[in-house]
Formats: sequence, structure tokens, C-alpha cells
Amino acid sequence: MSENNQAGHEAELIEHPDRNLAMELVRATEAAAIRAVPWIGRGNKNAADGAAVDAMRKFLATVEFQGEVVIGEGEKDEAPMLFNGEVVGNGRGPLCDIAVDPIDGTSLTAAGRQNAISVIAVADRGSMYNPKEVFYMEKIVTGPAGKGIIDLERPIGENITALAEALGKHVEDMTVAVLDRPRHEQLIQDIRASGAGTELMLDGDVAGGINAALQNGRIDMCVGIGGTPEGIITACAIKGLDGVMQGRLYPRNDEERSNAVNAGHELGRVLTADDLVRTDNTFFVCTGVTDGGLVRGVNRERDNITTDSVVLRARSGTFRRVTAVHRADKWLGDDA
Ligand code: VTB
Repeated sequence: MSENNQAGHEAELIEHPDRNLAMELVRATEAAAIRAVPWIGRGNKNAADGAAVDAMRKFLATVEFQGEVVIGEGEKDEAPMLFNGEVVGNGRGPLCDIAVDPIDGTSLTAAGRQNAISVIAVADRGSMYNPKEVFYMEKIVTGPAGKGIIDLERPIGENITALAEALGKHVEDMTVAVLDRPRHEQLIQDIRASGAGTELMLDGDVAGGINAALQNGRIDMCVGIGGTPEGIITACAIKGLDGVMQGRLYPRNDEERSNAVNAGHELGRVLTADDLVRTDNTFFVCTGVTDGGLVRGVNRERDNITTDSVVLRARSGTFRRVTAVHRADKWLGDDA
């Protein structure tokens, strides 16, 4: 973009500011996180998820948009609420696709571990890639410095070296986030062989991807095989951070392979953030359930409940941290 165009674009934002849907959506992730709190460390992940889903749905009903759940809690017969295909919102306003993960990290929450978040991503209707045929996706995510540099088809060591050079860092100072899974044994060895260090995540590669895309963060890159739905949610956030993301479907078996081909997916193709969300009009919000590297968990102190959230809008490129202090008596009534 030329300097003039850029100035024109900025002026446009000031002359004709439009709505930031994410500023309203954050209430829904806050509510889900708060409602999950009684279930932290209680060993019951379904109860934690149920409480979060219920709260998220109630708050989504207040938002002026017509969101169709593209990534939700599953098919209608197995998920009573926020099921795929469900229409959420107050029935007016823009037509959107919505991806929800009321708790990314239900096992973390049930165990009382760190890094559980509540997440919502929204984009124009019909723009989100349909993740349902193949459970897993290989992913690579970096900040803006990775543009034109990283390539999922190159060996990981080459990607790390090239990104380190672009960042002006020593490879030894690079940190790569990876889900801690047996399937990543070789990948982890290869990362360490390049000279970089790993940050192994128990769950939650959405937060890992965002941390990698944030500039001046502790993590430089997030790689590995994670859920396909999480990949699309991450792509919505990455667009707001001007980061880079590539993904490739990773079928578990022949059935997934043939379902994917029948659905028109080209297996083996490297998908960019633009393939995963075919619009630049994306919104992303997350609120910490338990403490983590991206956001702090819900904190109850005397009469107050504090939540920590991230609010992203791709069109403007704004990244907000929202700390909200909620009155415990309003949320818990007589139990406060
Ligand atoms: C990841 C992770 C999620 O699913 O996408 C993962 O980010 C992929 O599946 O938090 P596996 O657990 O089988 O590796 C989660 O762990 C849970 O949704």
C-alpha cells in the first residue's frame, strides 16, 4: 500500500467509524468464563462446559447480529445449545458466521490447570472454511515478520532459521510453541536440533497461535497438528494481528480422507489464513478462565470478580486488552 493510500485508509476509519462487534461479543466470553469458575479443578469437564455454553448463549442473544454457528459444540442431536447450524444473536443486523469454543481447555479447567480460555470468532456469512470432514490440521503461525518467509512445506529447521534472520534474532533465542502430544515427538526433536527452544502446551493452540503472532512476545512461532476448528478460529485472530498462518488438513484415516475429497477439499494443499476465512472482516474475542500466557484467569476478590480479555477486529487492526470488574453479587446473587 502506498503512503497516500494508507493515509486515506486511516482517515476513512476516523471519518466513518463503524461498529466493532467484538466489543459486544466480549461480554459473552466474560460470562462463559465467570460461569465456569465454580467448576475449575472439580474434575467434571462436562459441567464446566455446560455452564460456559449456557452463559455464552444468553449473552449472544443480546448482540445485534445474525450469527450462524459454523463451529460449535457439535451436531444438534448431541449438543442442546450452540450446535452447528444454530442461529444466534437478536435476529437483526449483519449476517455472520460464528465459531465458538465456550471453553478451549475443558480438561485444563476440570483439572485446575493453566491456559483455559473462552473464545468466539465472527466473520461475514459464508466466509469460514467448513472444518467438519477432517479433525486435525497441521499449522504454522508467526507474526508479520514471517510474511513471504515461512512455508509449511519446508523443513521446520529452515523455517526457524529464516524467521530468526527476519526478526534479527539468534536461533538460540527463538521459542516455538507446540502441543505436547506423542505425534509431535519428531517435530519437537527437529525444533531443538535447529537450536531453538520449545514451549510445550498441554492444550490450547489458539492461544499459542496468538502468542506467536504478537510482536515482541515470548513465543516466535506456533507449529504442529491441532484441531481443524481451532485452526479457523486462529485464522480469524491472525487477520487482526497482521500475522501469518498456513494450515494443511491432516486426515486420521481413509474415511476422513475420502470424506474430505467428496466435500471438495484438496488434500495436501497448503491453506492460507485467506483460505480459512475468506474475508478481512473478522472479529475475535477471548477471556481467560484459568491463568495463562495470553490472558489471566477469572479472579474473585471479596465483592469483585475480575476478567481479562483480548478483543480483536481485523478491519481496523485494533488489539484491545479488556479488564472488567464485575460485582459478585450481580453474578452470584445470594451465594456471593
Ligand atoms: C488442539 C487444542 C485444543 O484439541 O487443537 C487439540 O488446541 C487437538 O486435539 O485445546 P488433541 O487434543 O487430540 O491433540 C484441544 O486439545 C481440545 O479442544
